[in-house]
Amino acid sequence: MDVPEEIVALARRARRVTVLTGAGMSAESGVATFRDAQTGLWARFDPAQLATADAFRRDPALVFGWYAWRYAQARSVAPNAGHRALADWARIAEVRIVTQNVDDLHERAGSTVLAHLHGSLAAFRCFACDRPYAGPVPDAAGADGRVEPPRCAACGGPVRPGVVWFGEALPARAFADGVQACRDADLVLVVGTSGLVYPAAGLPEVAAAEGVPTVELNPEPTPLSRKVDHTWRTTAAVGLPALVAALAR
Ligand code: BJW
Ligand code: ZN
Repeated sequence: MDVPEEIVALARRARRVTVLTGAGMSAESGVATFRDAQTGLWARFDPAQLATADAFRRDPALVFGWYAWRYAQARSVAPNAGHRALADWARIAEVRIVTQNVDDLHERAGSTVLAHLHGSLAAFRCFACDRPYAGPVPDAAGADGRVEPPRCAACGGPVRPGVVWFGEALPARAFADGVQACRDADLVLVVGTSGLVYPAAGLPEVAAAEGVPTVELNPEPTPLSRKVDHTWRTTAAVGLPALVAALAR
């Protein structure tokens, strides 16, 4: 696979690389992206209608069932060659990963993630009192996929996934770290995000405003494509290993 010359040159020069990742990063591991059709039981639901606190209030078992299914799926899949390439790159440069993904595939590939902007599927907590929940997560969905959320040991409230739903604030520390990592990088790579969801989608512009070169890796055009310096129409598991291999040549 030929890596565009100007992208290799930028990557070679960069001591500090910030990689902003979205759902496309995990697609080749077998995790459906957020805006792609969901599979099986969940095909008839719109993810944007499930990923809200209102949806959880209205129908906790429906929303919890969706997350219990995704939690089980995330544990059953493995990091792909793109995740592994980022972990390899960190041996020769400072690579800071700022992800919108709620899975732990970067970590399982051996990377340290600087910021999980949208939280984590595995960090369950109480919807009422916010205390972390460390008990078992039922995955025995009924035929309709619904799962009653477990109850908080402290207050009896329903347990929710530790992700950031629409209308909720991003974890302040993670977002601040993400902004800083875009400002003081030598290169920002934007991998596998549709660039539709703010404030994460504003981070490439934070980098550009500081004069930091930006590169998008995505098989499809996005609203970010015209805001970055270079776009490369490739996938995460193809492009990233090729790029990291090209650095060694
Ligand atoms: C490949 C590939 C391969 C395929 N290789 N690539 C400004 C304007 C309008 C609205 C807003 C605004 N600012 C804020 C808002 C509201 C809202 C928002 O952005 N709405 C827009 C949809 C318009 N934002 C929020 O509500 C945020 N909160 C907020 O603003 O709070 C304000 C506040 C402050 C103080 C107090 C209180 C409130 C929160 C946003 C949280 C988003 N959460 C979700 C769900 C997480 C849990 C879960 O997973 O269920 O995060 S939404 C969903 O979208 C998920 C993702 O992280 C996020 C981004 O999606 P992503 O990663 O880009 O995936 P896709 O599927 O969209 O795209 C995949 C891409 O991969 C595509 O481009 C493919 O081509 C590509 N691809 N295969 C590489 N193999
Ligand atoms: Zn509680």
